[in-house]
Amino acid sequence: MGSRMSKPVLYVFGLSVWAAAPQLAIVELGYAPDAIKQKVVNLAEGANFTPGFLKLNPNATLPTFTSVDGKNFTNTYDVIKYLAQHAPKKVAPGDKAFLDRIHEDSIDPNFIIFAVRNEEELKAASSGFPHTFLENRQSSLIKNSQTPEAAPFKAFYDAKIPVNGGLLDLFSGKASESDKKAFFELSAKHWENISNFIVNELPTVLPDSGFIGGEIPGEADFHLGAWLARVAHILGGKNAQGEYKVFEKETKVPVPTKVAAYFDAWVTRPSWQQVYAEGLH
Ligand SMILES: N[C@@H](CCC(=O)N[C@@H](CS)C(=O)NCC(=O)O)C(=O)O
Ligand SMILES: *[C@@H]1O[C@H](CO)[C@@H](O)[C@H](O)[C@H]1NC(C)=O
Ligand SMILES: *[C@@H]1O[C@H](CO)[C@@H](O)[C@H](O)[C@H]1NC(C)=O
Ligand SMILES: *[C@@H]1O[C@H](CO)[C@@H](O)[C@H](O)[C@H]1NC(C)=O
Repeated sequence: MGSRMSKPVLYVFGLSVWAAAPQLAIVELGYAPDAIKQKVVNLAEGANFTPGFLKLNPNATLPTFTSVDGKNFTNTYDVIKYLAQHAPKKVAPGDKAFLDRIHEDSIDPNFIIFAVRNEEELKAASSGFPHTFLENRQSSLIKNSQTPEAAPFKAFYDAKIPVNGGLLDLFSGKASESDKKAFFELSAKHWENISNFIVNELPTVLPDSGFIGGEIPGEADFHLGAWLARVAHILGGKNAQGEYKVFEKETKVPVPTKVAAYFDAWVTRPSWQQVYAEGLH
C-alpha cells in the first residue's frame, strides 16, 4: 500500500494537447513506465469541473501533477520543469520566453477546435464534436456548481458558466448576427496568428536538424511537439512523416524547411509513437 500511495500522479486525457507534453517528457526523460501513475480526467465530459478536481487545480486544467511530497503542479510549464529536474536523464532546459510565447492565448491550440470563420464552418462545428463538447461542459459546470462542495469555488463557476454558455449559444444557433460576425473575425485572426508563428517565428528558434534541445528533445521540445501535433491534427494530419504538409492549408506558402525537418524528427521518436499511438490530437 505504502509504495502505491507514494507514487506521483499525472492527470491526463487522451485528447488533451497540453497533457501530451508531459507524456512525451516522461518517456524521453527515461522514467520507468510505472514510476508515475497517470489518471484520466475526461475533459470531453467536463470531469475537470468537479469540486474535487478544483481542489487540486483551481483552474480546472490538464496537465495537473501531484508529486510524492504532495505538491500540486497546475500548468504545463511547472509540470515539465518538475519532471525534468527529477528525471533519470538530463535534457536541455527550455527558454522561458519561448515557452511563455507558445502558451499565449494568441496561438492557443485549443481555440482552433472552435475557431469558425464563416457560416459553413459554423454549420459543420454545430453538428459535430465542438457542439457536443460545449454542451457536456455546460451541463457539468451547472451540475457541479449546485453541489455543497462547490461553495468554495463559486467564483470559478460564476466566471466559467457564462463564457462557456456564450460559446454554446453560438454553436446552437442562438447568437446574434453581430456576435457571429465578431466571432468569425476573431477566428480568422487566430488562424492567421498560428500561420505566422509557423512560417515566421519557428524558423528563428529551430535548428537545421534535431531538436531545440540538441540531438534529443529538451523541455521546449515537449511543449512545441504537442502544439504542432494539435495543429496538424485539426488540419487533417496523420501521425506520419511528411504530414507537416497539412500546415499549408493555412499558411498558403510552403512549410519552412526547418519546421518540416523538426516535425519529421519528432515522428521518428518512440515517445511520439507511444503518445500518439491512436493518432495526433
Ligand atoms: N496554460 C495552461 C493551459 C492548459 C489547458 O488549457 N489545458 C486544457 C487541456 S489541453 C484544459 O484542461 N482545458 C480545460 C478547460 O479549460 O476547461 C497550461 O499550460 O497548463
Ligand atoms: C493539492 O491537492 C489536494 C487534493 O488532492 C488538496 O487537498 C490540497 O489542498 C492541494 N494543495 C494545494 C497547496 O493547493
Ligand atoms: C490560473 O490561471 C491564471 C491565469 O492564467 C494564473 O495566473 C494562475 O496562476 C493560475 N492558477 C493556478 C493555481 O495555476
Ligand atoms: C493575434 O496576435 C496578436 C499579436 O500577438 C494579438 O494581439 C491578437 O490578440 C491575436 N488575435 C487572436 C484572435 O488571437
